[in-house]
Amino acid sequence: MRILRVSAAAVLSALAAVAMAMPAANATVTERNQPCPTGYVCLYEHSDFNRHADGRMLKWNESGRKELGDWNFREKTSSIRDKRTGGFKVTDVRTGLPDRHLDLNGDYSQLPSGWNDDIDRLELP
Ligand SMILES: [Ca+2]
Ligand SMILES: [Ca+2]
Repeated sequence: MRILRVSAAAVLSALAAVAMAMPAANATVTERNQPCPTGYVCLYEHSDFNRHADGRMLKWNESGRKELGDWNFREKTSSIRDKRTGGFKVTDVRTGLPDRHLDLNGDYSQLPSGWNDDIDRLELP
């Protein structure tokens, strides 16, 4: 029994060390430079796919219109990865003016001129 008790204490101690290390790892690793899975289009909050700053990444794989406001992500997109086929369309919804549309295909470490922090809607074919 004594041996078992010592082993349990050692395991608990090891678990505690892992638990203490985890928040730092989450903050610095999983928030930056998240990969975009095959079959998805991914929108990143910052340029260069969040490589240099913590930020959100949103991903979709199903066809249809995505209103970014539903994810509190209007006018935040600064880079995009496209691991799907068929390209996609982005829209800048404007009050009192016609909406602006742009057809895109592929990866964009920065968005085309005039589109940074302006995308409100995504449409996947
Ligand atoms: Ca941004
Ligand atoms: Ca906009």
